[in-house]
Amino acid sequence: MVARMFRYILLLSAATAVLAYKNPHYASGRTTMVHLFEWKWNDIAAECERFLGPRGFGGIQISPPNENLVIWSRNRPWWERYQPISYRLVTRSGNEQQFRDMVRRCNNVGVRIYVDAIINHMTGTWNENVGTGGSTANFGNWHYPAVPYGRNDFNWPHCVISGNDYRCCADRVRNCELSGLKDLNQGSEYVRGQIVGFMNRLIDMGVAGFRIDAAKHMWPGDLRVIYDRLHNLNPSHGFPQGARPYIFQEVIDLGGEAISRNEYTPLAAVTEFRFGMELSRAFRGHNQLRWLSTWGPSWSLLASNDALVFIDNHDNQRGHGAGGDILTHKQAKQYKGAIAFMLAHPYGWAQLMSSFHFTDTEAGPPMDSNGNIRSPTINSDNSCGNGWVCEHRWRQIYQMVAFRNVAGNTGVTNWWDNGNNQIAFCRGGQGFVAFNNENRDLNQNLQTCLPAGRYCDVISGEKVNNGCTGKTITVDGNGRAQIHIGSNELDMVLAIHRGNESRL
Ligand code: QV4
Ligand code: CA
Repeated sequence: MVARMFRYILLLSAATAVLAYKNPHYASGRTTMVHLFEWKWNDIAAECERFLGPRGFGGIQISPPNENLVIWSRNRPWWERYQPISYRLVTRSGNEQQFRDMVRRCNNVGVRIYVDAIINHMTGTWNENVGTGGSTANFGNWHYPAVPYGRNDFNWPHCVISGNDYRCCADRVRNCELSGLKDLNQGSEYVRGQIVGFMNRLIDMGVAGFRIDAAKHMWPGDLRVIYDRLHNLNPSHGFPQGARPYIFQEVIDLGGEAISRNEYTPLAAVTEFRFGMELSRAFRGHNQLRWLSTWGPSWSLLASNDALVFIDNHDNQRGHGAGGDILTHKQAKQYKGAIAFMLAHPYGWAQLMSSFHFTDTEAGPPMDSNGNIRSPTINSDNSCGNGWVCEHRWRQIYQMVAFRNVAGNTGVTNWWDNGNNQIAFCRGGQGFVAFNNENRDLNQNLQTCLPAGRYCDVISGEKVNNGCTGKTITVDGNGRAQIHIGSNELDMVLAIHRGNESRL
């Protein structure tokens, strides 16, 4: 009896261990996070209060908050932030006090903060050696006094990862340098202590979790030790007692490599790069939308709860990392189509990208001549100015976040397609969406699964008082409605959901 009980408890704790780091701990009714790439902490706090909180966003991935090497010789590229010089919280995004203020204010309006944690490496070798907080380093000696780290804290013998290593040699991918970035040894107790100390300070300040940069380049066994030493989330920021941080590990696995994403899913969630690649292909017209009726693990995607999903990220939207031909804000109609599919479909934990404009793939965020980041301005139509794209403020995107929140845990029902690139489906009785990726109109009487009423299409317009600025869809007593998406319309999507209807 006691033995059986004990076995049961063991089983139970194994199950909770697997799920422990896979819950984003969103405030109730929220489902989606946005990567506010290179935003300043003060601007993020304001965005939480004026937009993300009220619009039902669940969280934000922020740029790395710890001190990085200043790289003027390349005109302050965005990627200097991926070269840590210390764990002090001073960057172009702001200082520690501004960071604390941001976390507090965002949590207060129900929006969680996820930190991009660069724990695989420190800087590369450069002539300049001063950080955003004034710390210095001696690269030739692997000496980072502001941590401090020295030679013994890195992997030896010194080596740099080559393209072929990804196919043959897991140990070289993990123990050699990624692009010449000095490779920390996470097997060292001292290094573990520094990393855990850094992450725990952030948890205590109220963050909800981490993106683990370059997770593929670290040993799963070392990462497990680090994760298990993390504090529980801080209950004074609204998290339940005993909640573990949400962890999504950056592992690019498009197949054919020595290291697989499956080595990391037993630990925590993983970035699913096949998701954006396949949807980009489909919405570019290289694969028929009708095949998406089986979207999910049967497309060789991870199990839904293991997957952090997105169309583009800050790397592949500019040709860094792996995986070409990703849709971005630059192909607006197809991009909004792919994003709408991501948000309408229940698979995965969704993440949006929010960018700054660029033509030069190395260029840093909008900045003045001293390298200070310029704040986004907010135009009267709610879009951003001053060099910021703010995809999350596009109506077709933020209203689909609301759709996803309303759809909740419902599954896909009533799939319809025309055998090609016109598709539609319901989310239980909560929402209905249709796509037309063809150069002829979609004009069909379809089952919407919604109660009779007049609904405002959240793609072409917005509900205002008792009217609608876009298409109004009339659902009859059988749940059917005439759905029209012209091939020349600005958008290829139509979406209606509960909570957005007026009486018939
Ligand atoms: C240069 C040479 C090297 C040489 C080195 C000597 O290219 O051959 O050995 O000098 O010091 C920048 C430069 C790069 C430079 C390097 C070191 O682009 O030319 O090396 O700095 O100073 C971002 C950028 C990188 C950038 C890096 C650090 O993408 O270009 O490198 O930041 O500033 C794989 C990984 C995956 C990774 C992806 C890009 O598996 O983990 O490549 N993605 C993450 C981040 C990404 C970031 C890093 C990892 C590194 O998402 O943004 O790289 O933290 O797929
Ligand atoms: Ca490594």
